[in-house]
Amino acid sequence: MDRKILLGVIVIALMLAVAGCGRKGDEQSDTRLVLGFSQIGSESAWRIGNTRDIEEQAEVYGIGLMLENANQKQENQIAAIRRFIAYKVDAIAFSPVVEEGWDNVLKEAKDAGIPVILVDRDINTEQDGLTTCLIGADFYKEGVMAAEYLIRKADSLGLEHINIVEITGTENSTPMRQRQAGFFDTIKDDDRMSILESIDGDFLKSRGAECMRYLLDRYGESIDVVFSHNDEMTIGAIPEIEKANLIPGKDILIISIDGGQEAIDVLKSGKINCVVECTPKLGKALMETALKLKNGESVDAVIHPEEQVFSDEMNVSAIAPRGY
Ligand code: GZL
Repeated sequence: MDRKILLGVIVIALMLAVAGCGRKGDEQSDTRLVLGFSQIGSESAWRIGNTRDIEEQAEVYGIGLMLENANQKQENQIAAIRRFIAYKVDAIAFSPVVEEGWDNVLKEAKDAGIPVILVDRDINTEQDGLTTCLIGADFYKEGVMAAEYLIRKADSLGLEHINIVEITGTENSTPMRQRQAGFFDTIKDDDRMSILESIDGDFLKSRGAECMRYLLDRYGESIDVVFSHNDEMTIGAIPEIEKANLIPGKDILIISIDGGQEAIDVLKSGKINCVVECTPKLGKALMETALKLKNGESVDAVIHPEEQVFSDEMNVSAIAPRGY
């Protein structure tokens, strides 16, 4: 066994021993399912909320959770999955930072007889049977809901031509690909709509600001709408709009996705016009799915949470606390 993996396994074993869920052999491990989870990172309030929810639900369901943070790097996720395999966990779950490049490590998990659950994001593979279930948002629908809001807003304002700039999430990630597809497919037949440029903000606040600075330098006051794939980038972009002496939410319409508390507070202030919800609360479904797999029960191939739209079309003061 690779020295790094062996060291990782020892560290994990010590962590779990302290947490009271050793491996097969002692009576407690026979009951406590051990779940290895590779989390992308801590890039956004959404991600932090997702991690917190998974940890809380593991407690609720009495599941031994080995959670590793990959700091946005695919190679770290692959190494973590290999450690989980070496440790012989009962199930592996992960949120793939990008869609491609997982076949080899997931084949190793399959050969080891360990089921793999996709959380939040999907993979792109030609191979069958590498994963058992996808628990996560319908990102295409989120893009559609964002575009449908814009069409309603354009109708209500009587806008005849709308120049849109898009700040996308991490290139080649499921939310980036599908949010863009849903949005573009919905506006493509509306002659009022033009996409000036799409630029990768990597779901990061700092990149959102950089992208907005570039777009304002290039297009200035001709920008009518910003479609941002997550709140983090949106919140980074807003001060740049204000520095350009433009009013966010009025001179430039702002459409965002995630629905965390900070963005909802900015929506309430009028500087964001629409926030499409993308709930990070996937922990309950993950734990229930892991337990079903351990008990040999069938599981749904895809589990999509219900999601809604918050916008200036409603009484935003009534929006309940978001919890992330
Ligand atoms: C969406 C999730 C995205 C969020 C971002 O489910 O993958 O990643 O929209 C997060 O905030 O970084």
